[in-house]
Amino acid sequence: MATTSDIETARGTGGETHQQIAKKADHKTAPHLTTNQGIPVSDNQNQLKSGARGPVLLEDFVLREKIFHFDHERIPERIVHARGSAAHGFFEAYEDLSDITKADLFSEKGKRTPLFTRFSTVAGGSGSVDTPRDVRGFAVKFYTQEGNWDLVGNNIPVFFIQDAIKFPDLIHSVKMEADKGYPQAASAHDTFWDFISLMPEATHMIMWAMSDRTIPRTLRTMQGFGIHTFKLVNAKGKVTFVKFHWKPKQGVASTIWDEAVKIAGADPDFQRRDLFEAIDRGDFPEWELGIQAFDEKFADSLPYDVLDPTKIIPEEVLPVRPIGRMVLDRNPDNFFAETEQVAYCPANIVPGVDFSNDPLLQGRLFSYLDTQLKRLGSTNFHQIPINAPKCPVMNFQRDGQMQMLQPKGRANYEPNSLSEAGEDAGPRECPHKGFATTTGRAAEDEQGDKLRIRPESFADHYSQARLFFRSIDTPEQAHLASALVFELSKVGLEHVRTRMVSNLVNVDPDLAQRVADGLAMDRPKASPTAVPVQDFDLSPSLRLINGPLDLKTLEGRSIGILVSDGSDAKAVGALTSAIGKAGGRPVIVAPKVGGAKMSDGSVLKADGQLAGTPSVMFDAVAIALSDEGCKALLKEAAAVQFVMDAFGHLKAIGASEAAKPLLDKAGVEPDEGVTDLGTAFIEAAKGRVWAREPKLRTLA
Ligand code: HDE
Repeated sequence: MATTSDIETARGTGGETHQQIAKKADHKTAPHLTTNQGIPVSDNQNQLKSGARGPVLLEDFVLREKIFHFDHERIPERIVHARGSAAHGFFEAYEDLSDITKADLFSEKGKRTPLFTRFSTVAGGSGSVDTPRDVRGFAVKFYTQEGNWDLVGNNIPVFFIQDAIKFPDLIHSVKMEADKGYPQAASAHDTFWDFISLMPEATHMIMWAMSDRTIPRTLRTMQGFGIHTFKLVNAKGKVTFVKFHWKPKQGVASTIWDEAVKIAGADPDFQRRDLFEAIDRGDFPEWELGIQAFDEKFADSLPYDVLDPTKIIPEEVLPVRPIGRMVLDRNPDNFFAETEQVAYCPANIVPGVDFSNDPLLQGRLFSYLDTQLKRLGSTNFHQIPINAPKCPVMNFQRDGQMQMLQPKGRANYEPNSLSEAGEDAGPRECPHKGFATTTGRAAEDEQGDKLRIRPESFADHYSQARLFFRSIDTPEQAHLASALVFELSKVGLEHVRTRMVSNLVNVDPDLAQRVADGLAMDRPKASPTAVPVQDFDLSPSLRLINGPLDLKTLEGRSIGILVSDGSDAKAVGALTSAIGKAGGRPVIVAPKVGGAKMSDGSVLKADGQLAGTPSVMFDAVAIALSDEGCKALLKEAAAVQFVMDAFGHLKAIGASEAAKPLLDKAGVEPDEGVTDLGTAFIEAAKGRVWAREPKLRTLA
């Protein structure tokens, strides 16, 4: 890894690196408050006035500078993915991959590369909530020794559109309606479904978007995908096509829709807080990076085009090969400086990686740089510490607003012969090591007339949507159908509802019927398709529930323990330690934050007060009440709701004998997820109680 002094020398600045500049912002370096000019400030409480009750004087430069800076604190938020949370970490390669790529981060087993990862929602503004139904961004910036590689993906492996030219229309349609300015962070409105119903290529993505994938429990329990086909290139120039996958070691977990809605009210920052707190307490989330690697012959054998971003290659057809792991182990020091200013760009790739001709990817290559200039205000945004490569940067690009570097000498062009006069001549290109675009495969190199056209191989919009719907587990199918009913019920334009359901008939007539029933309309005829819909072999690996990443575990999960005065100290102590032993996090909830007076006279402090800590915050709950505590809580709506929601959201409920009246009042019916406070609860708390769902909701 390049040392700080390498970087300094390499930059030829003779000055400071971006990292050093960032460190200066440490308050400990200044003995007292100063202005931005370093002038000591004597009074930070009062403006300079003409007399105690008189007007403020223009000469008060301390006031003017402070307010001036404040007035300019905000920068434009991202047009999409405005709300996000990020963390630092590292990537560790599992093996030497030089047979397929010369990218330095994959060059040796165990090699570690620093990175910065930002997760985001797409549609909402930066001040919106964490848990709307929405796709999540999954963007990773690897600071490799040969430059920054940004893998800017999502938590879903396909996208809405096949061609970048449709992106502004897609985003306009999903954002708040232009005249009304609402709804915020929601796709359930006229314009989105109007656009989608006219865009059959979006149907596969709509299946994913209406599935539980878009209501993830936490950012730690989501998969990530590079979506597009990329190329890996080895030292001999051999190209391997790849799709990138991130698999969470924590497993996957989603919420129930009603739960997601309630979390939004209880804690709009739920996922952001979860990530921050997990890292803060040393519970570092981890993902495995895997690739589906294939050659041109394999690509040609598939019944869909690997350049079409609305298609996956099922893992049953081509398994994912794990190649390394990402660990997020450090929170940002400053949200704005790092999370807000980080500038991802799919065009940032390194030797050993290359783009494919996916027309969506190609459009992205232009957009991100453009948007960074708008947001960060200068072509020198790469010098902001979070964006600065951690390897030497040497070139003849100069000047521009907010230039932080002070290059020495006069070599700002090349070729030059200044070295012959003993001067520093600056760097030169390196044809052998430098990034070189691959020549591509024949099919990709196709040249011909200039055409605004989509290839025929992109014409099948429904077969993979059907594959997805039919592959997922029964409760997931029901949630998907309900989500469609919910969203389309918010659509006032009847013709849009009808057109959408017509498209769904092509996916699966049963699904279309369920949605039509839910909307109280007749099932329309199928919309026309460009090519016949195919029945592919199902792909069980697409399942969230009972799928390969549905881990039954307490690790990384939190369990709410409701106590009140008189609760059994011994039982609560035993439960807390059993949860901890199983890798879970016990969280004490009590009617008052100061705590509850336990059976042995001790006071158990609460982590959360009942009214502000509803059961939606937890993966399972224990109701550890005494007779007197239960009696008191029977009259507290928050306590009844705590239990009612835990039951409704299919969570395990462990309860003391004395808590039974509260369970009864909350409508809890006995099932495998309703246990005592012993080992049965620890087991039940490792997952949701799906068997309970048909008792609670019509899963039509
Ligand atoms: Fe983006 N996208 N996008 N996108 N995207 C942005 O760049 C764009 C697409 C994704 O945490 C913007 O810096 C176009 C697919 C993520 O900072 C912008 C198209 C995928 C993030 C932009 C797409 C993504 C962005 C807005 C169609 C998944 C957040 C702010 C061709 C593979 C990164 C910014 C972060 C952000 C443009 C489609 C993922 C405007 C034109 C497909 C995760 O440049």
